[in-house]
Amino acid sequence: MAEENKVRLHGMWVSPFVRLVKLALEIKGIEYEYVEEDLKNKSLVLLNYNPIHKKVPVLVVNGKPLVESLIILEYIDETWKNGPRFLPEDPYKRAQIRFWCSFIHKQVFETMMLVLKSDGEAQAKVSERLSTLEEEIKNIFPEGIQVIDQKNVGLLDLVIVSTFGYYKAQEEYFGLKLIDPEKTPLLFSWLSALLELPVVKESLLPHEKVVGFLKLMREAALKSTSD
Ligand SMILES: N[C@@H](CCC(=O)N[C@@H](CS)C(=O)NCC(=O)O)C(=O)O
Repeated sequence: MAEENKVRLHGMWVSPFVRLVKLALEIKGIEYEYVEEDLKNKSLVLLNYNPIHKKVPVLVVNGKPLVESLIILEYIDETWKNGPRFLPEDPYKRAQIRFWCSFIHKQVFETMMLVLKSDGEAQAKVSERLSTLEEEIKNIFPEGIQVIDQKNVGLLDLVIVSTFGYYKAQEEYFGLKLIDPEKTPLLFSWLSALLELPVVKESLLPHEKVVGFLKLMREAALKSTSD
């Protein structure tokens, strides 16, 4: 492979945004090199590739950097047309999918991060937003959750599984119910089906490792609040 055709992903092992990009590359069968970044001591390469946000993931294709996971996913989908198409053809459906992916990243995940600081208000907000998502799932799957396999997986599936794939570790560590089979049964069965996909199963990190990471995150979050 010529140097300029190489695909490289700069990431961090437990990041849901990086996991999203990894899953997309693996499902499309794209060969790539992975570079683990130390986010406490960001490399000059990362700062150079993503000077605005200074975050991972960064995907470097033909020497050109792409940032922001949802933008990267659309780029992958438009560039490698093999395998499943992550976004539907219909412009209205595409717009809806983009809306819900952004809702999950901005409204749900970012609030989940506030729960790290033992913020009770944030916990209530997360539950409320998951209920909103649950209501929307009834529109997405009017006839119940469809059979999902690696050949028809879409952007929203990948965002759901990369954001909530470790919900059991989050529930255990924070002592709260996130994906509740009683309160959000559709989300629960959708996520459970996605967690059975071979590409997802193979990429799952050990539960204890994720719990250990959450512990460190919480300590750091609480320290930054008290400083
Ligand atoms: N909106 C961004 C979020 C990326 C993000 O928050 N990445 C985190 C890791 S999970 C990061 O790089 N944090 C470093 C920092 O905030 O300094 C995306 O979708 O790619």
